[in-house]
Amino acid sequence: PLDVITFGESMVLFSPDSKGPLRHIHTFTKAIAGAESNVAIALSRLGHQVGWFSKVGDDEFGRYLEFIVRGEGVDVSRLITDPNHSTGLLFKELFAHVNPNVYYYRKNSAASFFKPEDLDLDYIKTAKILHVTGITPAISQSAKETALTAIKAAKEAGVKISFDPNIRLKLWSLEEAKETLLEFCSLADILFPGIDESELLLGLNKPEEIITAFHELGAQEIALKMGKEGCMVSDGTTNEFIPGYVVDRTEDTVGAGDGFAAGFLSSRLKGYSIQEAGDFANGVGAMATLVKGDSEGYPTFKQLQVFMGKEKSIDR
Ligand code: KDG
Repeated sequence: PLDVITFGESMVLFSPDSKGPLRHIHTFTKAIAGAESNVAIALSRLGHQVGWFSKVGDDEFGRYLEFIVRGEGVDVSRLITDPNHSTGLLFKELFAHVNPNVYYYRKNSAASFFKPEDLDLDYIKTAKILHVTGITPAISQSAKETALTAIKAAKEAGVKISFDPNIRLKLWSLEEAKETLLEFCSLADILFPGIDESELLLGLNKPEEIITAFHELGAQEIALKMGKEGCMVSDGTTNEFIPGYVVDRTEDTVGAGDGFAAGFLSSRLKGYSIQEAGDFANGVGAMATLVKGDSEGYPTFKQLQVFMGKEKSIDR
């Protein structure tokens, strides 16, 4: 049986090999991106049995996504190939003075044609946790309905719902995002909001107030991501701030939030307290930023413990 099942669009990522406007870039490094496959890869590295699926084109990029995610030890048996649409792509643009720009080439991608009939509900019902992100409802109405169908079936079967709002204002307006993401938040058992997106969604900026508001919507456990500061975890009875790990050389922050979610879910699956889970989540998030790429920096459990100072490493 699988610990966690997740689904959502992954894309082939082209990262420029140097900084500057893309028109002047000559070479790119190919990798993969996608919030849900990031979580799946991070959980697999931490030692869990995980399933991920998406809808890809009948093309080399779709085969590449399947190859990479399977290579990470994730079950990809439910991945769907759509002969009529292409796999989505993503380009990054790097600058020295600001955060990277992201350009999506995912309109009418295979995954945006996700529909409820694509789901193998019996498969989803076997998991302990179903992890969903707010990117899926943002890519199309039918993908949103697919996510709602999966959540409903999972809930009925006693599968816990984990949700990361992952607001992406390049994909929809704030008004649309707010309405839908708050609906999804109300269906979640475990919630991973970011502090900035919480301000957009709720109009609140104090961690305690944000946590109270999300509990009122229905979440049992909340891990509020506060970037390099750390996080605040709550199970409705206790609230605790868990400080983050200081890293001196951040390479790439994209994917840190997904690593954070994986660190938290992994710890809870192992029976650790929410405070310990917040600490491990901070650890995975910090380690993700040390390596270029979304998922390349996710640690094994052993590497995580060494990073967190819980274990000594033997280097040679
Ligand atoms: O969380 C990281 C993701 O944002 C990145 O991998 C790309 O899935 C992605 C998206 O839709 O933005």
